Amino acid sequence: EGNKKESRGALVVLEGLDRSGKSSQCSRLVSYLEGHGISAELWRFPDRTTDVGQMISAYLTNASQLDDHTIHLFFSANRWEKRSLMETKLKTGTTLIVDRYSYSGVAFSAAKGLDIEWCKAPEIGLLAPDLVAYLDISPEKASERGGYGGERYEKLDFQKKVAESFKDLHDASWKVVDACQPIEDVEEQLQEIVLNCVTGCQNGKPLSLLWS
Ligand code: Z5A
Ligand code: MG
Repeated sequence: EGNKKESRGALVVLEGLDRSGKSSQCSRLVSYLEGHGISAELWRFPDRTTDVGQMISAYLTNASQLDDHTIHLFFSANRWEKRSLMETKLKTGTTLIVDRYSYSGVAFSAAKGLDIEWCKAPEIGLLAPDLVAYLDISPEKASERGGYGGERYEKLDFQKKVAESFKDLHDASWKVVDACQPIEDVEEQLQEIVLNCVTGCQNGKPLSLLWS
């Protein structure tokens, strides 16, 4: 608009164990941002709407069996097929609130025993989030939330391994939020963190790439 350089949107990722509240908080965040006149969209991975996403969905619901490396690469491919649209959206000023990303990709496969560097490799070159908000909850507490559904990874023993993998991936830039608080308290903390991030991106923070 005019001669003012268009400001870009922020790439915001929510991560955490199953039942930590990611999906609930992602949709609340999008409403909040829109209410503040900020263009925002809700994205999620896996994106089960694509051809690759349908293969992932079949695997997760135990309708198909796949080698651990193969499914890992499908999850990664599912992010790569959305990469250029992601970049366009961000560059044209839309903030993306993303429900799981490469960190879930690495954490779940590493929890099966795959080498962590091997797991990271196909993610290199994807857009790096401007913010990773980690919804922190113990596997035991998470499992008490309405119980798990029937999907492949929804078992307490496996979730404990995933929690360990997330600890290995965690770095100082992540914002850790206590996910055991009432939903509105988690929401309030996320709003402040995300709004700060959006402002930073509007002010010219450059986009960067994984894995950094
Ligand atoms: N996966 C992978 O292996 N590799 C990859 O690259 C990617 C994913 C991207 C499907 O993911 C699986 O794919 C997942 C990881 C793997 N494996 N598992 N298991 P998904 O995102 O489709 O999973 P989901 O089933 O949609 O979401 P979720 O993670 O299980 O839940 P959530 O989104 O974190 O939580 P929620 O749905 O918002 O809330 C869960 C319940 O808790 C619900 O009843 C809420 O009302 C309640 N809740 C939420 N917040 C609170 C608070 N604060 N207090 C009390 N109760 C709460
Ligand atoms: Mg969810």
